[in-house]
Amino acid sequence: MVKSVCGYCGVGCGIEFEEDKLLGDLAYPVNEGKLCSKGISELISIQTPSRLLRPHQRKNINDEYKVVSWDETISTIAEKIKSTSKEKIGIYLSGQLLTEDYYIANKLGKGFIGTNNVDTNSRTCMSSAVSAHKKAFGIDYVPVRMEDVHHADLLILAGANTAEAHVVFHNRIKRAKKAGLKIVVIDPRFTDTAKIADLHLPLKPNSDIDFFNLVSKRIIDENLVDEEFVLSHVNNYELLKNKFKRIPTTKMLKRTGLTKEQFEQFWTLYKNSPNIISAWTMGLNQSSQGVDKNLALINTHLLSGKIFTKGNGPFSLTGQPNAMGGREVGGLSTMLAVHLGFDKEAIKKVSQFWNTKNIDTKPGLTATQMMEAKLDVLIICHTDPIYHLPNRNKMEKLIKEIPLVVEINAYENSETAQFAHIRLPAAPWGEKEGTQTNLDRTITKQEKLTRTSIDCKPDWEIFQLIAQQLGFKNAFNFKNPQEIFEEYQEMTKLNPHLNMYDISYKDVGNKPFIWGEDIRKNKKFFTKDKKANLHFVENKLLSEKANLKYPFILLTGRTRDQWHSGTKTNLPKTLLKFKDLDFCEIHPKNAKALNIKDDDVIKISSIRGEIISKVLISDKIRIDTIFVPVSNREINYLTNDLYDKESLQPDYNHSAVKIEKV
Ligand SMILES: Nc1nc2c(c(=O)[nH]1)N[C@H]1C(S)=C(S)[C@@H](COP(=O)(O)OP(=O)(O)OC[C@H]3O[C@@H](n4cnc5c(=O)[nH]c(N)nc54)[C@H](O)[C@@H]3O)O[C@H]1N2
Ligand SMILES: Nc1nc2c(c(=O)[nH]1)N[C@H]1C(S)=C(S)[C@@H](COP(=O)(O)OP(=O)(O)OC[C@H]3O[C@@H](n4cnc5c(=O)[nH]c(N)nc54)[C@H](O)[C@@H]3O)O[C@H]1N2
Ligand code: SF4
Ligand SMILES: [Mo]
Repeated sequence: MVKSVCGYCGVGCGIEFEEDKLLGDLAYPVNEGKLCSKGISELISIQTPSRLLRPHQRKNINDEYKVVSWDETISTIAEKIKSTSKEKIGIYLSGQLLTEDYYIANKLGKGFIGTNNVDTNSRTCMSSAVSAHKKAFGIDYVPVRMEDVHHADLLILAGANTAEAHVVFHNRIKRAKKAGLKIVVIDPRFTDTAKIADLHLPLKPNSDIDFFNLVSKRIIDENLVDEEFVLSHVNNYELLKNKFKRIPTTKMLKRTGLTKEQFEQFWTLYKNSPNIISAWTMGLNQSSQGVDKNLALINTHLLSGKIFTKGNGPFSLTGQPNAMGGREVGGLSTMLAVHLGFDKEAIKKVSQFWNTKNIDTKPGLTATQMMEAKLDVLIICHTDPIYHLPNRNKMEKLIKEIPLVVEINAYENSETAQFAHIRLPAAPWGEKEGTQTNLDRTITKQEKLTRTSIDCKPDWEIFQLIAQQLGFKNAFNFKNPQEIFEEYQEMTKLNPHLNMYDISYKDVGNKPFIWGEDIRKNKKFFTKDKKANLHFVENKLLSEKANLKYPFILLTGRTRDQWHSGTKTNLPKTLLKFKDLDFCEIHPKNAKALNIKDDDVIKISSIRGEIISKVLISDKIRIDTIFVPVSNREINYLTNDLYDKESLQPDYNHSAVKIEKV
């Protein structure tokens, strides 16, 4: 029997592999033996015919790919990098990479090629939370653990559909509910998660800042501020209090679309709950004011002092299995490495550690900026930007202008593959090993369960081959993931709150390690004066608005059995069973007005593009709002490439669209 960990979502469930079967690990505290449909079937996805098994190359994207050798592709890539100025090179990574893969790619890009244009799809996912954590706490830190739900009286889920996106955590929430936990779901859609809620608040898309500001105001007005905590641990209280004196509460409530009764019902629950967790995911992060939405929510916890104690705190739920690990390594272009930025001191420390003089002093391009930056080389690994970036028609045009696009993928049917010149076959989950950090800072190990397909390589090894070909043999001479992990552990000593240096690579598979528990115990913030910051934020109504021509707002989100573009989950139904994907939820009143019925085929269009879908009439969706699952691969032809100005995360959830019967 081999113990490993699921490679899909941020819950990070423990798995046991025995005689070709996967079972939930009963002894593993995160999931206590449970797995969802994706985790259970992960072995099937290794064996599908759509695996990419050989390196491919072509001169022009209109040509057919030809099978070539690793030597040939790696030297083509290295030659091109050598002849390109560093600011024209981009490396586009993924929150699904293992920590060791991330470490090598980051070291190569930022440390040796000398470009900080190393970013990740986490930009589209967690970057608003990262920015808000840093502004509020001085550090990118999640101060809550999943087990805290057993100590909370109230769990607020804002823009988070745990029933489909964090399935096994959702089971735990259900258990906590049986023992008395109250649940409020704040979501324009009556999601599967809302089914277990004591109160569902179907607020209007993008009015969360108004909502959480109203909560903060009531905390202040009704003297529920934890004065002692605020005095010793929090900045800007007086400023916020003064600002809140003048906010237009009636207008704000109106913007949320909630009635006074709904808000009061919420408030009664809220003020009578000693311990409160507010969890959120894409409904808050993916917004033109994603950072501000996060800050508005965090304010409520800083004011009430409901943080750093059992069953309390603001809880950003990471989506991908190792988005958190990627943030720790430094996989965002706005960070250098190990939670260090680009100040002189940090660059000096990292240069010394890596023994390099090549580090550039300014932050690099974000993933959401790379396509527009007229790059000459773009290396994409473990993610599918043409599928996932907003305003796809524009992105397709832009990627066609990049002279060398390299795609490293374990499957051959990504959308980006149509635009790449070189494709390199990676070894997927099950064929490789390494570590990952789940959504509550638990570091665990994926184990190799079957042999690696002959011509496939783990992602770290592919980046190491490029590094060696570029002449950086001394710095990239790792024999296995353990050696990489150990160098990374040494590096975390540059920023000791990342206390992974205490653990051993060999042990972490059996004994998962939770970093940063001291931070929580000692109520430590990492700003200059060691106090958390309140921020006054307002809803600036920056998102695209519905209008006469495009009268609906499009929401997008997950379905339980599918993983994004579906290379691993949208398999022939003979291999896997799953819910139908081709649907667009429409409110009965809107359907009636448009004269459309269930299963009718419709064209959904925005000013940027169009898609075809089947109708699913549902009163679970707000009127004038529609929902299409993200695993409809075409979804981003519709979405808006408007970004949060600080995090540069896309505003995926608020695009104006129209519907026509075809
Ligand atoms: N409209 C809309 N768009 C969105 C979102 C949304 O909510 N709405 N969400 C955004 C968010 S939060 C995210 S995280 C992104 C996700 O978007 P993507 O990251 O593009 O989606 P995935 O399908 O997970 O892509 C993972 C890729 O890695 C490949 N792969 C699998 N295993 C391996 C391996 O071991 N090595 C390598 N090299 N490749 C491998 C898979 O075949 C697949 O092509 O989408 C973003 N886009
Ligand atoms: N099955 C499955 N699970 C996954 C994934 C997957 O592809 N499949 N992907 C993983 C990843 S990478 C991520 S990031 C997570 C995402 O996890 P979630 O964010 O929980 O998943 P989504 O379905 O995107 O849910 C976002 C919710 O926000 C709501 N929403 C939209 N706009 C607003 C708004 O303005 N305010 C509020 N309050 N709510 C709003 C939507 O209606 C939707 O229900 O899931 C992870 N888990
Ligand atoms: S909940 Fe997430 S980590 Fe657990 S089995 Fe399902 S996909 Fe895997
Ligand atoms: Mo994500």
